[in-house]
Amino acid sequence: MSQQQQPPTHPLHGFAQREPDELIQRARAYADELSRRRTVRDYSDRPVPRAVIEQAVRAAGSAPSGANQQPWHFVAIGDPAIKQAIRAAAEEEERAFYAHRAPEDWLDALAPLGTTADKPFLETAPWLIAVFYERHRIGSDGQREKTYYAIDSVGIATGMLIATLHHAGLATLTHTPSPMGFLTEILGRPKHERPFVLLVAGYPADDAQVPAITRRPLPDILTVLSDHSD
Ligand code: IYR
Repeated sequence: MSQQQQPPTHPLHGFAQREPDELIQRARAYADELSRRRTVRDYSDRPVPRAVIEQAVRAAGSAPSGANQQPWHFVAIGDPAIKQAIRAAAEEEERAFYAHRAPEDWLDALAPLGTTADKPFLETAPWLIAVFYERHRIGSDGQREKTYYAIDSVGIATGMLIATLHHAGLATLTHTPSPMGFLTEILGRPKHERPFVLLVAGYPADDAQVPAITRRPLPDILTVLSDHSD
């Protein structure tokens, strides 16, 4: 039987009650800002303070998660030697991917992005953030404990990380070399943590180019079922 007692609570602090017009205006402004985000592959080597990364990870760590288990760990890498090792390992996997691992239809789907096995940004950008999720936990008694919705949770946290870095004024790239096991080794993470994504963050290069892509229009991605039309 689960416990019958109510868990401890405290009042919801700091929630601003806003009028509907203000809700709309704020939502529009934030959507406009997030819509200006582009995935960037050409980076400047201009340094970025570590405090920016720390605050962005703090934002990510506030994400909702299954049973509030917060099944994530972030490794921020600014060390050139580690970035070099990551680039070498990632490019080795990518060469296999582009040469023979990827099926033809996958390569066709990637063609508009113009990606190749060369990943210079892994060394040029000032920060790489390796995001890990915990498939399970090792409890204080050394026993394995289950985590719930770990991948979903870390995905939400990563979205908030990207949004915060963008809001701060940095460009990002969600890089997913496959397989990513080398990150566990290079970064010395425990085996029960799995790499989720390698996020690249920095200023874009002055001459950065991005693919000419479009976003699906709202009516394509939204269905509203409402009893009123305002
Ligand atoms: N990991 C490879 C291939 C790649 C796959 C997807 I799905 C992308 O959206 C982009 C790239 C690479 O980084 O080149």
